[in-house]
Amino acid sequence: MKQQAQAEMEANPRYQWLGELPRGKALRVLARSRLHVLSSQLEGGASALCEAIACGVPTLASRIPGSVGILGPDYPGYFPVGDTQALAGLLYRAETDPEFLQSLHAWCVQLQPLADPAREREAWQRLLDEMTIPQMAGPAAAPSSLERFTLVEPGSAAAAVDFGREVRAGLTGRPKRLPCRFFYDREGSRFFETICELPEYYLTRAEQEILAERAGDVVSRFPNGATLIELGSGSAAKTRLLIERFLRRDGRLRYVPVDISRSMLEESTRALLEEFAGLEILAVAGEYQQALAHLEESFGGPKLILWLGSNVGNLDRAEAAEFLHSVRNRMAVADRLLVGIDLRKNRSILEPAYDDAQGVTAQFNRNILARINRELDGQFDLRAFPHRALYNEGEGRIEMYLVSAISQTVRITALDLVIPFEAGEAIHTENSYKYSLREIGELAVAAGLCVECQWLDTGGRFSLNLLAPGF
Ligand code: AVI
Repeated sequence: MKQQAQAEMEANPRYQWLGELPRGKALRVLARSRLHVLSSQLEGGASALCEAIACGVPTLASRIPGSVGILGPDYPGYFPVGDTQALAGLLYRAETDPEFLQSLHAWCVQLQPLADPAREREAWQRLLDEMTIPQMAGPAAAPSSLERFTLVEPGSAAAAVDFGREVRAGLTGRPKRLPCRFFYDREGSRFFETICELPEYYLTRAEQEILAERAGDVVSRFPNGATLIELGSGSAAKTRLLIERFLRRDGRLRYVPVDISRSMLEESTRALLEEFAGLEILAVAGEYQQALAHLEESFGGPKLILWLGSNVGNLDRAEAAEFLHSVRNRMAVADRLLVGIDLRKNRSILEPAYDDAQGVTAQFNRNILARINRELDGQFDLRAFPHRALYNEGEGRIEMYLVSAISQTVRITALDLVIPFEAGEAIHTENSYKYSLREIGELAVAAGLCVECQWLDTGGRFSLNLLAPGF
């Protein structure tokens, strides 16, 4: 290979063979480069790819699973493994088409948080923490917390790209908007936990009241060996009521919590495993769509699928019906879906619940801008974007906004974007739909489900609905 390289160098003035270089020197060459090629035929190039991403140098990569796992399936700089002609074509394009090179560059810059040393240190710390979960007290043969715990995280690299892409689309569109699923990084999830305890945010307490009353009733509908699956599990505080009931009766339970926030998932599951020796957890760090695959998994008994906290309200009505329909399509006859849904009510109760006196919801809302600052090198001045929450009675939904207090421009460096704002211009960040009992029935029918039981809290503010597949 060395001889071939030297021959090429003599014949081709644009080709330079540097031979084997020490790591530091190789990195300096890489950092000065305009483009990097990873022509691996098998796995093994991930570290080179990550170094290139860390240096902000775009890559042309052979389409091997290892690279697709990092760059995502839609990255525009792939060529088929071993296809020299296709690689030559891409090299030529990168040299002659500045827009193409820029698109590769922008894509790789968005991935930089993945190669951030601080994040890597954090990931190591998490792994070490997981491995040092204290052993359960009890008989020597009992499996440890660690043995009872599995975590899967489908598509985390794709999620990093997704954030940048959605921020670009949302802030360059009109009206400006940002999807509320991006509220829930580590900070956002903590703000949300605090919201759940606020005096004005009645939803959590109302649902807790119903569950405390009805957990036994729900569990009695399932035979021994059921699996509990929870969409958007968060701190899993309310779920404990059901877990305790199942364990008291059966001694063992499999629990599959799904949450977008990996840190919240790890925290809550660790606490549960330490507390309950009979619990086995398969945790899924991802979005609802990624959870669907696990609904299809056969765990050898019926499933109780939880979707609590009125999370359904953050989808618009048609999306909610569509998502529930896709859940229903994965349910067997004996499976059930337990959905917590907030009810329509007077704005004098609703608006304070989303604009509390302590300003926690305002911080929660603004955290999405703080997240852009942290992850995409944005320059939002959070003080210049007050929080607003309004009840739109016709639509039956709370609408949350961040409103630009002044005329200003905001730079987002990693996206190479400057966003202009007029004074008073709003970014729409969240809808939280409320339902009447009739609308709940209609939602169930649209999703191919039927309401088997429905319970309300004593204040009649919140509903818990046990849904069965309508065959
Ligand atoms: C998570 N979700 C159901 C909450 C809600 O009530 O819509 C999110 C939230 N937004 C502001 N406060 C709470």
